[in-house]
Amino acid sequence: GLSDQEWQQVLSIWGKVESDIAGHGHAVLMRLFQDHPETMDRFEKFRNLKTHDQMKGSEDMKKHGVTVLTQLGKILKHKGNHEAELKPLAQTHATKHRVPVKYLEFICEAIMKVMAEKHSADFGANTQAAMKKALELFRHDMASKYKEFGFQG
Ligand code: HE5
Repeated sequence: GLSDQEWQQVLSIWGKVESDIAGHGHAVLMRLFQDHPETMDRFEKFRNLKTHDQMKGSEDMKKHGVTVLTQLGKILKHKGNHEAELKPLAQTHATKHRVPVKYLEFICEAIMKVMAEKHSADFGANTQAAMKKALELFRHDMASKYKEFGFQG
């Protein structure tokens, strides 16, 4: 798990994400689709978006970015005691959206990259390491819930 200090670093930098959750969310999805175009196949709504400009102008993508980061923020604020929030999320992602664990890793990488770009001054090595640990814990617990739902991911 993470120490109190590490959680403090995570939640402090998350406060900066929340100052523009739509901007961050949209940037995370743009980065995800740019680095891993195959992940777009999971999204019926986004499959029609072909160009960078179309993605940039997509209100649907912006809206979904808010949904994703809002949920992730709720989970982070539970500092690892996130069973109640994680379970329904794992259930939909395993049984309905069928999002492989690998894609969770990709989106976590995209989140790290966007945070580093937007907050270089406040996202030093220690904070980055703490954030990475928090996202690894999230992914690890999602993966074990996936197995409970019979999705090998
Ligand atoms: O499952 C839901 O609620 C529990 C529906 C809304 C939702 C989705 C849908 C939420 C709250 C999240 N995602 C949250 C979330 C946090 C982690 C970091 N997601 Zn989610 N997703 C939804 C992630 C990670 C993640 C990675 C990938 C590739 N997610 C996805 C994909 C994904 C898809 C395909 C959907 C349903 C389609 C949709 O709503 O498209 C607009």
